[in-house]
Amino acid sequence: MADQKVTLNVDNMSCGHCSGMVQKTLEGIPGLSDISVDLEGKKAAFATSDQDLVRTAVDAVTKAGYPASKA
Ligand SMILES: [Cu+2]
Repeated sequence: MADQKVTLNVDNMSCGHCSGMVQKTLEGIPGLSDISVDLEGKKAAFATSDQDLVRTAVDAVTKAGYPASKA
């Protein structure tokens, strides 16, 4: 199945450390690619072919301290 681009809204990011943490958290989930984090825009984006991983990503980022939701 082709990768689909997913965007998350991410709260609580206030500096490069925060966006780095979100980036690292997403990089720790196998099956995600093209990961990017937009500190100013309060968003994170990635591509995946597995829609179940969207919830996994939302939960992991939220657990890391940055409440996330699908944009
Ligand atoms: Cu920070």
